Amino acid sequence: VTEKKELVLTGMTCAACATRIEKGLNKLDGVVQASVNLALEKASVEYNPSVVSTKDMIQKVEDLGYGAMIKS
Ligand code: 9UX
Repeated sequence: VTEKKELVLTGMTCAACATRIEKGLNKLDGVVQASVNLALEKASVEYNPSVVSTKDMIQKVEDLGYGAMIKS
């Protein structure tokens, strides 16, 4: 069973930033599909919550030097 959530992203200044985040999220175990929208500063992520948490995703984005929080 997968779930879909949106992350609000901060700190992206160019298209390559968006690509870096997208690649990073897609590399996490349990992420089925992540896509980043640079203009909207959002990522939508489909993932398996028994494998990966939104906390892990936020940590990943922060490790890459950007900010993220769960859209509520
Ligand atoms: Mo280019 Mo976006 O260094 O950080 S990837 S501005």
